[in-house]
Amino acid sequence: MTATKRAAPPDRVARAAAGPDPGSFPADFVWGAATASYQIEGAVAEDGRTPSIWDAFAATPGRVRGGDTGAVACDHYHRYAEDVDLVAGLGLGAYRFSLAWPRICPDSDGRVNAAGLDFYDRLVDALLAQGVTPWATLYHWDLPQVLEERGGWPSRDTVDRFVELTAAAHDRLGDRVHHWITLNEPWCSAFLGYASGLHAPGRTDGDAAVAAAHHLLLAHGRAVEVLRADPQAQVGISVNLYPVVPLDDRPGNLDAARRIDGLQNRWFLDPLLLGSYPADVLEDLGLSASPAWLRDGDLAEISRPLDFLGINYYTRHTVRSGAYPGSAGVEFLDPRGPLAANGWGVEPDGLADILTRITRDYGDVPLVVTENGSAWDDAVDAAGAVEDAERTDYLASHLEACSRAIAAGVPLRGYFAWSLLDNFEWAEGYAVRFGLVHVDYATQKRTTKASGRWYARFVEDHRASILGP
Ligand code: IFM
Repeated sequence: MTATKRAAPPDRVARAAAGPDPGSFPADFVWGAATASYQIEGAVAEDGRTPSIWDAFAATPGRVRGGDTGAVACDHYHRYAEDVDLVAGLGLGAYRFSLAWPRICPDSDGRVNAAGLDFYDRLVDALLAQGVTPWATLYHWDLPQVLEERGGWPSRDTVDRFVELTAAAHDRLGDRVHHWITLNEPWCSAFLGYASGLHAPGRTDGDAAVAAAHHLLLAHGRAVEVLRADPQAQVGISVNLYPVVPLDDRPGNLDAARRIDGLQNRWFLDPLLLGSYPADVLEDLGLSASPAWLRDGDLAEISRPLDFLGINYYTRHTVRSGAYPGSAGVEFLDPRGPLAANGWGVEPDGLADILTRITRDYGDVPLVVTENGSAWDDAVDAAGAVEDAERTDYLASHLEACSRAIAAGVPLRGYFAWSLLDNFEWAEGYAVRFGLVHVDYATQKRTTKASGRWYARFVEDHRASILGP
């Protein structure tokens, strides 16, 4: 996802966050925080790792704000033990991280790089030693550049290479990792990567983007099959969803909302959970019911049953019929309420809406919020603290939304805050901070923010509500 920096509006007023009753979450609810490999690891040329599409993209002038790259990031590759201590110190039961494909299958030629897997071995052992359950994401956007040069996600061959990655990762880690997320936000990989070009690899070809989306989903389905051989594996996928609100009831605006909801939400939910692509979106895209990239049996593979569906939620959007070039006749309106520092609206009701909508429209697949968070202009003050009341408020209001969804019958099983650490925010570089923990990029000093301490207290209160006085 990309962000636009804006001036802080006057209604960005910090208030003490109360949050929901911790006891309103089920006893076995999973509390965690999430990160992704390229955003935190650094060490891009160590132990046999080859460049990913994000190394190549970030090295291209003008692609990433300030010319930032992930070359060092949070230096997590070397400081993982300290970061695991931070997770444990927050009292979190789970940590979601992703595996860097170019560390594990650097040349995508069938060879597995043991040294690259060694890093995740160490990380997983460190987590388990502290009682933290590892949740591993197989793909969070760092495709090996060598694969992009062979066609990238628009090429069906990339699906087979992803199966190799999945098998290699599971062979090494499957005795200790039991929670697997195949892909993170395939919409971003496909449409930001291949249509708008705002993300790596930076292509602008709508047809390639639609083919990429299909191959990502197929790669997911095939990875599910590989992981299913392990009876202990809990398998899901993380999709980025948001409610799309029409400006008003005029037919053009209702249709604009339908189109965006179709492309953003249903284009992924329908094949994953219903085994079909939405007919109206196929029509919007000018595609027949059997596009060239769709082969017999693909949808059955894509819709293999999931143990959970991961939802990444940040904000919701209001749209109206418009005529901007490239907008598919749809205009996104500026959010009206409070804005985070990157210009995204703070819309907690949108989270409750999307959770209840999935349960209503797709049945009772267990849900996990695998990302939720907000960016603010955090700084370490003279006392050495980061007083990020706005992030605390965001967390509290979104947990409240989760609590309401649970009360309404949504089978929500867990929540992962995005992110554990400030990190490389893709095309926004290091200018946008999402962490519960502040990172001083010059010194790599970590400082747990007030929001991190609030979240830790909330999780502790939840534990106490189960155990009783
Ligand atoms: O930082 C990203 C993450 O990598 C994917 N989901 C959205 C986050 C905030 O933009």
